[in-house]
Amino acid sequence: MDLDKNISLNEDIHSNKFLFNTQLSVNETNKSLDSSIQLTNFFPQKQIALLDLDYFFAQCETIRNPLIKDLPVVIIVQTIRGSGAVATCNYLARDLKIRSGMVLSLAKKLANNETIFINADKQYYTQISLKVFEIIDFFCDSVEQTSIDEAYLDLTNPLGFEKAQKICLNIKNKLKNDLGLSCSIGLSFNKLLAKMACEEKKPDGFTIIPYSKKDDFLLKKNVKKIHGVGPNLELLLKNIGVYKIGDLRKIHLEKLIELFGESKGSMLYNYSRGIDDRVIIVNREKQQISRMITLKKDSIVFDEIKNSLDFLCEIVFNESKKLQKQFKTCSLIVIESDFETITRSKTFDGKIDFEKFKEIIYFLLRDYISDSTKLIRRVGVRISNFDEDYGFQKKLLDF
Ligand code: DGT
Ligand code: CA
Repeated sequence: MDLDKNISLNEDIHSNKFLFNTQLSVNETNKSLDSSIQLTNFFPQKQIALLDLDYFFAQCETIRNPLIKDLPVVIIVQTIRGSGAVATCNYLARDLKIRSGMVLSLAKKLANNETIFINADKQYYTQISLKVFEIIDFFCDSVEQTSIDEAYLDLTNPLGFEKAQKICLNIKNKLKNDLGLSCSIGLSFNKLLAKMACEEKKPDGFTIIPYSKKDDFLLKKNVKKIHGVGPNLELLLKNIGVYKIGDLRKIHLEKLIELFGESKGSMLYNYSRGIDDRVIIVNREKQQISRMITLKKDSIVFDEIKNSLDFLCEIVFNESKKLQKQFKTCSLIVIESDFETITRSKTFDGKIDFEKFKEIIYFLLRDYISDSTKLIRRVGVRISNFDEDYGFQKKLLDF
């Protein structure tokens, strides 16, 4: 099975007319406050996911040596002082109270005699991370990678949460089936809640918080669950009787600003209400560009499919120009009426112009038709194997 990227995400993504289903929240206690803060509620709802690989370095070790799967696994890094520290450990080791950042001598004391200690192999983890992001990039165009194993995905689409949920599940399954890796995903309408959702259930979690559920989710949570509330701020909040997010919400904006300054005060005010306007900052270089479309009716006749292919070729080629990408590999993706996915590719050296690109795609379709009897339901076009490296992607170990 190849990947099936559900294309309408890309086609209609900027069409706001579908997106104005925002529910408004009116704040009872702070009606007089700065209107710019309240205005955030009028923006169209987004679908934002946070994907985080579980116990990443330890999982990488487990996939190269499945024999350690059911044992506590601890990954060690050398500190500047020459002693060892725990980079991460799997959940069996966490059951023994071993934690990231712990000095090795303490981790060894807590370990049982089954515990495996492994020196970190960052090059290998980087290779695995590249494969992970290839899969994520296939399903989502708007990805902000925040670490070697974590990324925000903007999955905003006209069909809403259900569609975004399907894409998350597709990514989750693909990571599991192709790489043997589990991840946790939080899906919500902004970064703040996506992150909190992701942390709600780990490992292998998938938590969804739609706008209508945000208050149920937030109000009873401890303030330390808010992104940006560390132990010091938590203590300061406790000192004024604020333990839960619900308590925080009762405090006026002016008071929060007086206590914590403009920036932190507004942040606490907004975040306690689930308001977060931070956008996804795309920082990944694309490994491929693809688009798919469902045919008006299932077909195996070239002339009935050609128009759809022309349309896709134009979109994909224009995108490659926009991103200044020279590609070497052209692929045709076919989803048959029984949902089986077939991919046919051709690779060329040298520049491929638009006419040549279309010719290649036509050739691949004719070739497919010549030895298939099944009807085609969806077709896709993909380009990959890019020539130029404009290098706006951070190196993974720079995170
Ligand atoms: P999780 O997400 O709680 O299931 O566990 P991890 O291990 O994936 O933790 P995460 O996402 O915070 O970090 C991703 C990887 O980054 C982790 O597998 C190892 C590495 N890492 C995390 N914290 C440290 C650290 O303090 N030092 C070093 N050298 N590496 C770290
Ligand atoms: Ca992780």
